[in-house]
Amino acid sequence: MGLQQRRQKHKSNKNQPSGGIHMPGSYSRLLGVIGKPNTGKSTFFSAATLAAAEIANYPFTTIKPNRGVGYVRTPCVHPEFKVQDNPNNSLCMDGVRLVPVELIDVAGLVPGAWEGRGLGNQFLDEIRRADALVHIIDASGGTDCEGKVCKPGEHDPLEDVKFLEKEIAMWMASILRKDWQKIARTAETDKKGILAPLEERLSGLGIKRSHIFEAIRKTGLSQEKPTAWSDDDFLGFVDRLRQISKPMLIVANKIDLPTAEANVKRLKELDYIVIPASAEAELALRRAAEKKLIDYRPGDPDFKIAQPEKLSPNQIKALESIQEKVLVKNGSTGVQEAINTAYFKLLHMITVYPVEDVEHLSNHNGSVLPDAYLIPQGATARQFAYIIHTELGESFLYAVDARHKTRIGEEAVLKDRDVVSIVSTKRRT
Ligand SMILES: Nc1nc2c(ncn2[C@@H]2O[C@H](COP(=O)(O)OP(=O)(O)OP(=O)(O)O)[C@@H](O)[C@H]2O)c(=O)[nH]1
Ligand SMILES: [Mg+2]
Repeated sequence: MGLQQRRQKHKSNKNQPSGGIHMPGSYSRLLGVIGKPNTGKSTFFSAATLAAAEIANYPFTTIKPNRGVGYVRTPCVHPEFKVQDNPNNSLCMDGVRLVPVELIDVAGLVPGAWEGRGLGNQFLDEIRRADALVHIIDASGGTDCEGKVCKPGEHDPLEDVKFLEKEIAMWMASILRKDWQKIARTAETDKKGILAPLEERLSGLGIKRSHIFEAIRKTGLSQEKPTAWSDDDFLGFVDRLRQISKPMLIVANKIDLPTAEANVKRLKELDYIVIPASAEAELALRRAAEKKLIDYRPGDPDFKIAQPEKLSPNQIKALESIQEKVLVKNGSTGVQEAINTAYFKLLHMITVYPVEDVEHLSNHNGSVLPDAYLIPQGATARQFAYIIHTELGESFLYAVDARHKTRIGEEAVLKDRDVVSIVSTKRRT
């Protein structure tokens, strides 16, 4: 199928949330899909979003970034409550709730990108807004430093980890270095500390004051005497800031190729969450599921052929190969696991279901368990009300935990898979 046809097709894809699903506003988090060229970033993105993105076996296939909606997968609460649900802001597939999240797939980075090599800084700029990163690595070692195809096993993918860390840190450092002397001196003379000026300088990169505070604390550097920081101190601080503000996991992609296995083991020895994956396998399964040829939900450990008569012998062979080389060995294709891990483990988010009527678990239209929100772990009932709507936060009276039918106060910290009703002076949830 040509790209044009694919685009047409995906426009009419009913599962795409653009047509009706409302992305929860202020707390939505953006996931950046990054790495050197040709590692499978766009394949991962397409599999996750089923949006058309150009995929090819050469570097710099992607020039303009692709933005799209994927999903985190969580067991829906409806079976526990023994009700049928009517999802609105999310999907529910046989007890699996799929909550929309936003992904961005950018062009490949090559060594020296921070200085403008390859497609350069422009693409680093595109990940500014990302809250977490998935680093797609060709674990088969079949792509060289510049993203050109090489003999599988020839390139050591461990080098890619260091290179990417350095590119991001150097890019951040180059932005900060321009004003560093001035910031450091002023912070000392007017004794207001370094947090506020750094926050101002870095807010465009999605870096918050709490990130800066944490990075200084972890490096043990002096907030009061930043002019005394050596160049190494400065770079150490920036690297900490990178780790804290852009938490990252590694997707060890192309595990369907035999040379990947040994590299995956070595990657797992690094200080990172490493998810072995085959983006290509996930893309094939999702496309087959979309056409109802197989029964498969994103992240499932297996699939069932639904319409064997519509599959050619070659297609059946390809599906069997996915089963044997990826699903049986790895438990899943890894794509859904990577997205879930990014939101639940890197960004520490939980899923909460707001309802209006705690007896029927419905909203004012009678829809049962219509919405699932991804919110930060530690959020209180009142903060959750604010996330839904500012007015609801302002007029908050109390909340009701629908599972235990108990009243909870504004300071109560919500838990994953809570179902809550917010009662306010104006309206319920
Ligand atoms: N064997 C195998 N090949 C894969 C997998 N994922 C992607 N590929 C192939 O790797 C090549 C590059 O894929 P893309 O998705 O275009 O890679 P990219 O990282 O977006 O590349 P740029 O946009 O050029 O940076 C294509 O030939 C894909 O078919 C996988 O899981 N297994
Ligand atoms: Mg690409």
